[in-house]
Amino acid sequence: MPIELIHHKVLAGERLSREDGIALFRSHDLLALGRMASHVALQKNGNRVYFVQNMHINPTNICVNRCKFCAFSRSRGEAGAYEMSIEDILQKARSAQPGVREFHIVSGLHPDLPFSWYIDMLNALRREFPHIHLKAFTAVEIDYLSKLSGLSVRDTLMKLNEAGLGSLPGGGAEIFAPGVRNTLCAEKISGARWLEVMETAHRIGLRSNATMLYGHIESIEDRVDHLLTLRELQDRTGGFNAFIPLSFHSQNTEIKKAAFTTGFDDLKTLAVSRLLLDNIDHIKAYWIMLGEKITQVSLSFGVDDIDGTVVEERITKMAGGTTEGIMTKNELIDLICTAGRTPVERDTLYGTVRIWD
Ligand code: V47
Repeated sequence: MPIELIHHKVLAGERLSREDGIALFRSHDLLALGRMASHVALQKNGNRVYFVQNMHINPTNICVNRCKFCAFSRSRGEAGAYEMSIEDILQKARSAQPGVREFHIVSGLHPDLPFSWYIDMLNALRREFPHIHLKAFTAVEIDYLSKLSGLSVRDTLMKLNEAGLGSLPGGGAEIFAPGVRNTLCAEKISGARWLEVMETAHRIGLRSNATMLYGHIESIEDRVDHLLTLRELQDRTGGFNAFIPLSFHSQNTEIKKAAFTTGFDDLKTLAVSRLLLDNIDHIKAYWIMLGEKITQVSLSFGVDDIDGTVVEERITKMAGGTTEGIMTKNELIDLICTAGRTPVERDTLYGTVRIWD
């Protein structure tokens, strides 16, 4: 399918097909992709670009799974393994700048902690920080917690929600294609199970994000199928707030790659995501992985969200990430303004906190 014909479909607001998605990924006309994706982003979000004041907390890197793409996880007793107590987590949360509205909490699948520990952690955070949204546990963790609790996924989510869980981050999706997933992370739940957990969360009113890990051993077809599978679930639940493509960082992992993903591929992936995911409102550029410069340019490639202040993220750092790991609110605003866009500080669920006209 020639790009010009796809451009007509985009302008007419028509849904793009699998073949269109493959043609877009195969195209080298990056600026055409940017123009199309910008058209869609403008229609959905106007000139606005969102950010949130947030803090990432990773309570432990001890994990019963050993995914080959992950440089963060450790086995118990291995050098570099760590676990935080609930008091450590509170201590860390207390260091958050005033204005932080979201704690993004994800961990390894710890072999020993009981389900009650997770409930206690949420309760403790909610008690001390009632105004801060707890976006916690990937679908992979939720599946694991339901095994720990002996409850269904639905009841596990309900209990976590009662204890303060506000929404789910989008991690753990990786790539749904079974063959590739099996090579990357054989012990991890299947793509179908990841989707099932998300569907259950959406059905009880919890919103979530979605991700895709790209730039490892997947094909273009795998990427397109991943995006279309998310689109199909979103048609049924409407529960995804944002989609975040995650560029693979290979350092200290078992997947050997000579280099990071290219800026060209990063921008193309963001643009094609914007074009295929016509039913997800927000496309997020995660600056921790992309770097500040590509993140800013991505605002002309369909992106309307740049995540947030983040503060001390470990997963990317361990895999060779080169960004500092923290951007101040003013730096985020500056990045958006100097691209000619309007910064909007948001809460986790995209409620507007302040517009910086
Ligand atoms: O689940 C792990 C991925 C995820 C590597 O929902 C890696 O708002 C690249 O999900 N190279 C964690 N990626 C990050 C994540 C996220 C980030 C920002 C915002 C949100 C959100 C979610 O990172 C993991 C895994 O899929 N990951 N190792 C690696 N070497």
